[in-house]
Amino acid sequence: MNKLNTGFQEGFLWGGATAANQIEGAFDVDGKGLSTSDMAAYKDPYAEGVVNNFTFNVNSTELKDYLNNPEKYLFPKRWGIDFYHRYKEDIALFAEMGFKVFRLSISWVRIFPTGLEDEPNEAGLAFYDAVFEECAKYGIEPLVTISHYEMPITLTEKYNGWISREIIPLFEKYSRVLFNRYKNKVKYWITFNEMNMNLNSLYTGAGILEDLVGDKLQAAYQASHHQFLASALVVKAAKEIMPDAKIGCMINQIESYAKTTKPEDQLQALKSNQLNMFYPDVQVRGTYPTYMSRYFEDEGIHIEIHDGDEKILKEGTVDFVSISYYMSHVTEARKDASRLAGTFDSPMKNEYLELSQWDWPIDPIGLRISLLKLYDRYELPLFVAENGLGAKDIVSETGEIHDDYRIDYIRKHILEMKEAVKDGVELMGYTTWGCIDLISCGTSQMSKRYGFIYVDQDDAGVGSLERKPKDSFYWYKKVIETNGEVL
Ligand code: BGP
Repeated sequence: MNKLNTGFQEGFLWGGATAANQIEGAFDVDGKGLSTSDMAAYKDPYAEGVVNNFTFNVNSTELKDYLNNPEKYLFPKRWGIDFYHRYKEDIALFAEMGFKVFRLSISWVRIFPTGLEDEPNEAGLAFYDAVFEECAKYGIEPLVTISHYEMPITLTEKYNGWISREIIPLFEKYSRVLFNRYKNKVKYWITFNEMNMNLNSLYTGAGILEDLVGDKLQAAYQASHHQFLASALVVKAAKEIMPDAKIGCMINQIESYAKTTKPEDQLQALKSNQLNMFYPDVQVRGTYPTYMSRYFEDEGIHIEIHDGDEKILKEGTVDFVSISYYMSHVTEARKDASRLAGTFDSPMKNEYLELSQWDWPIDPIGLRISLLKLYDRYELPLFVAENGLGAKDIVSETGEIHDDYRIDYIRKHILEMKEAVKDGVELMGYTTWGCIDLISCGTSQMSKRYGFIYVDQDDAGVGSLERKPKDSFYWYKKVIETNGEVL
């Protein structure tokens, strides 16, 4: 019998997560090219017709206007929180909390400004060298996402992003440069951020201008096939160059609950959850699951698979499975349910759950359900690479930020993670999303704050950028000090 886990193991990787395009700023500094995320203009997330308050789609007309008249638009991700110049101060604050790991992404366009160059941009490589050296000073392990919702805009203009196979060798070239450069500094890697989100946003997930493709679901799965191949090739390259490194895949894990006990609703919930599991299935098992053949057939989706693709997938399976976890959903049997993506198919209100200020259902037990399900399915180490509460924080007269609501949210999710560990799940680590306030991915807002550290900047980019620990900073420091015992 396996020994009983009583809590988080020694060496549990406590830390926080960020993404280059949401923190770095310096969008046109030191040879950096323009990335897709630089072209996500600020749109009122509650304006007419904006779905899921995700405003990160861009069409070809918008792109042309953004490129020709950038001064007409606000591009919050272009200024981020100026991590590019303040990384030493920020990493020192993470170290003060006791971080064991810091999740960040590398901006592809700092390394290959258009993605097409033969030689990498040395200034870009040097920046990340400096960041990793700063982490090493404090014994903080980097967890690097190779592509976190961004790619060179040139590859969108030339190939319309991941809909084209031509991107695969360009991504492998980029990744090999990273592995050769950072093999002695970075042990933990994730290939793509939340790969299942292609289903919700072709532009952010796959650099695709959706008005240039036909059926969006067809495009999402064809792009995912190319990303599966790229991920597998990169995992294989990593093993050649960094034999001891650990490479993971990642999805936005949203558990779908059946709206009623009607068997039809249960069946739909199972199918919605399969559409999420499809992504780690391919990257863990190295093959397409049989249930997707029926789904593709029913939905009229035809994936173009070349000879040799299956061998590539088989030879590039991952070492761990990582997830972002924010919420669960409710689904029911209805004619169009399967047509909708498995991740945001129907965020129906769950009468038993509270909502965040951005209407995200808060469901800590859903995290335990997700971890149990994933571990039962793969029996591979798991990593919670994102979890956090976006909220409108207020600075008191005396300059404090009493974010007890964030402490409550994170405490409840850590408690459920601990229960999952006691259930036998092998959990590598936990990086809360937005360990420092940053630009929102979906709404491009600064006011949707996640951090343990407040950053003085508003949605229009106005502010001193001063960093200020919130109450949750000191609380999380204690959690880490006691390895999750004192909550
Ligand atoms: C995930 C992204 C992160 C982060 C998070 C919170 O999907 O991987 O980049 O942004 O969502 O979302 P938002 O910033 O829209 O609140």
